[in-house]
Amino acid sequence: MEYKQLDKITVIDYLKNITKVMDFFATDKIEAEEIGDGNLNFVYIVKSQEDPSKVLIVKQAVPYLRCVGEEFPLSRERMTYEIRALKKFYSIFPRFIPNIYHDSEDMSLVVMEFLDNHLIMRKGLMESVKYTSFSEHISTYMSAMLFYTSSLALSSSEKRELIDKFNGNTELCKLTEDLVFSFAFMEHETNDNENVKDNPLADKLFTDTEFKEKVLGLKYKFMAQSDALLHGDLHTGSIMINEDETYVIDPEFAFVGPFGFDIGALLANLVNNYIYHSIVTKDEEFREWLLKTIKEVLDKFGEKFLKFWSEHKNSALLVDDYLDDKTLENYKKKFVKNILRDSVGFAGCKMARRVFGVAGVEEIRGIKDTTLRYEAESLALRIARKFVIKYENIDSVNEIIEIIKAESAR
Ligand code: ADP
Ligand code: SR1
Ligand code: MG
Repeated sequence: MEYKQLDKITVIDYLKNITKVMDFFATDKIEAEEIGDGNLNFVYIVKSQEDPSKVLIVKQAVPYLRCVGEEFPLSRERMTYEIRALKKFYSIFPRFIPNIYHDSEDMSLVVMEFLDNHLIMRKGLMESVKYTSFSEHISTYMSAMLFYTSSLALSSSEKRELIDKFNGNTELCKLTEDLVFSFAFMEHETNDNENVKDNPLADKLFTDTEFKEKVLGLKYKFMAQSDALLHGDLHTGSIMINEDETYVIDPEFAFVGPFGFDIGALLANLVNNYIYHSIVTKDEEFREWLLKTIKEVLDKFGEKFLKFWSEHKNSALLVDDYLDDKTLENYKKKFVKNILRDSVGFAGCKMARRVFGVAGVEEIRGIKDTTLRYEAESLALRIARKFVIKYENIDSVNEIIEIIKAESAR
């Protein structure tokens, strides 16, 4: 089928020809509404007029960047990679991924389960909602997805096939290379230049050669290291959650990249939320819960990743009986420590890019009071800097927590 950008009327006509969707709605009349709040795509909620419990989501990529407009072309093929990633992740751990009813690479469109009792996690966290199952869920999600798509689980040919399947997501990888690792740390037209103007924080960041050199090293890892299939944009706006369930949505930035990148994105976003509660709500109890959660997520990630590894024998990397047990155990522990270290480095880049870069986060850029916002930006940049400068020497999760606490206490 030839690509056509849909709207809330034509999306219904399109769905009428999709058997699985029509089986879902049966003979009900259906209506659609556009609810997208992301930077890139259009998202429709499609409802039965007779039975409000029957709802599906349609997401379509358009050939430009939604948050800027048609003058910023961006190929809609990103949806091809979102569809492939949703299917791959679903095949590994279905409970964390919305069920797909229909997908079309030609139409750059996916029809999926509506997560009706779930909230975008960022919104919940800003309201101080404690999601007590989150660390358990997300550590399982990250360890399983990273382990089972890596050379620690796959054979050499399977791994190369996986790389091939996602290698064409070039435009979104380039977007990350530019926005996360470059433009936000220099004078650039895409930045939030109203805020950059006469701002001592921006002057300091843009001339911080020690920081920027380390960022270059992390950018190189992002471009060159093909460890595992990543979500690619695992911030708290890509997580839909309630007390009992956690879903990861929106993997359009998926590609085979460094282990630490998704973990770093999540860490950065949890720390940004901590900053919001330090500066704006001053909710001491919630800040403590966030630190506890960060520690649990990172500790459990390491434990579960090692558990998956202990259950899995032959792979591209390890052939049975190649090493004695003790040497192998030490090797695995060092391996996981290196993932943790890279996560901290990537988290620093991800935090710092949200200060002056094109896409801010609500916790920081959304602060209305300019004095408080400046304080939040300053704290974000201090923590980000420590993360980036120190990441190669981090030995434990406690050291990460100490950096966050120490900078917040200054
Ligand atoms: P974008 O790629 O443009 O960032 P997202 O995939 O993040 O789009 O979706 C935008 C918004 O649509 C989400 O923030 C969420 O509110 C809503 N949404 C997306 N998928 C679902 C779903 N399966 N169930 C319920 N709401 C969803
Ligand atoms: C212009 S796109 C900006 C950002 O939105 C996405 O969610 C990614 O984080 C990307 O960098
Ligand atoms: Mg998105």
